[in-house]
Amino acid sequence: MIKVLHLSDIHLGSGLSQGKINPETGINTRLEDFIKSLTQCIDRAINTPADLVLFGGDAFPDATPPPYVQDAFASQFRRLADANIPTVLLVGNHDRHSQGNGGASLCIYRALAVPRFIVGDNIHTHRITTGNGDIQVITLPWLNRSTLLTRPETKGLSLEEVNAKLIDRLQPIIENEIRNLDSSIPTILLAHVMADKAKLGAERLLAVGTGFTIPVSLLARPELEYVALGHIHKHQNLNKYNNPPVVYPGSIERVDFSEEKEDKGYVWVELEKGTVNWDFCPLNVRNFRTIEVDVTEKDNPQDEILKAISKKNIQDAVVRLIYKLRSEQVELIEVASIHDALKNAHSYTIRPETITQKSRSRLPELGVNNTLDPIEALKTYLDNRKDLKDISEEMLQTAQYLLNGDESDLDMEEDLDKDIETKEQDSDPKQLSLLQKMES
Ligand SMILES: [Mn+2]
Repeated sequence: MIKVLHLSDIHLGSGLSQGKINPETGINTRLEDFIKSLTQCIDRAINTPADLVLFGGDAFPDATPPPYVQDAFASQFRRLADANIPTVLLVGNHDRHSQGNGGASLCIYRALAVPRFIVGDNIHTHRITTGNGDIQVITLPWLNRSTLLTRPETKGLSLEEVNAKLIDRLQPIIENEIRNLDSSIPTILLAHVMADKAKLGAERLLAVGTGFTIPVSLLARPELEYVALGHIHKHQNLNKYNNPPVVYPGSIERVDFSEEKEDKGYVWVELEKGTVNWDFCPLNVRNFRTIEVDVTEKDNPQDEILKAISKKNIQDAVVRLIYKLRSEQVELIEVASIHDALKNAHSYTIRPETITQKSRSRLPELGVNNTLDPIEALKTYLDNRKDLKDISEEMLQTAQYLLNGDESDLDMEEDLDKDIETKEQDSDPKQLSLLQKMES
């Protein structure tokens, strides 16, 4: 059996605002957390050992990480090179540079010719010799529409039509790779994609089926022993029949609060031609805790907030406290003792939300006789959808883009792509499905 360690979405250098400087090392504690998780993965690969390591993409929050973050990543992967373990580094959306003709942060490993390292920045089948036999790895990096389609081809098309065209273009390319496989040895497809049927971490935007996605049927081919995915931070297998397994290992650390309730880890795979076993291996990562309390109807809001805090185990966790209060209650809150109650957390943020009498009214003024401009209407709608709160600002921005849209949808979308590249979190699928929503 060939033993494979499959990990993805390292996002080293993310979430630094949730950490603090470690006085002993001078390094942000959240960066240390991410390095610790990565170290556990590499330790496993070396100690067991693995015959092959597959990284599913998104090494850093963007393509130009600061040198000390690059160095931390390189120091860990260097250990695989030292141990002579073949390693494939796939290029994710966060690894691609948005300017010029791209290039990716990971290409440095090819330029330096790191022994036994392969950088997957195009669609290609790599034949790799391991201690337990040969294996084929088809790399499918993150594709944006400009990789496969020209601008005139997409002019005037809706996002759904562009998506369909992209899949039409991709299908024969994958078909061709599969046709040329050596059928006597096992094969893994390593892809950084948004697959349909996948659940996003927060599960509040399940409309991914209509987004910019790749059908699972295109990936789950019987010629493959295993499909190793990257991109979505929540661990999941998209093919319960396991013929082949189509697996997101998820991110190795919590990148933001949307991952609060998810287990984090990597996947250990053992396979030979026609047979595969795989296991999700959880990593010991830092807890996140959201404490949300509504004190608008309470006589003693301060006590209620402290009570809510005491109910949660916040020791060493990244904590966010969100409390709703009426404007006339503000003077009843003693902030210093709230800080004191949170002092055992690793870090915390406090977000008071003041509710005014007016916005507490049950329904906003969206009656038939009212004429609101679209942005005002959307604002009113969003004010009443607290489940969309995290993304309401993005939705408003997106709406503004759409309303201002002069040339074509695509121009606007590219602006958004750029925007996304610079963000810490993996918010692009969200953004794309938002675009769809706004369009329909
Ligand atoms: Mn990604």
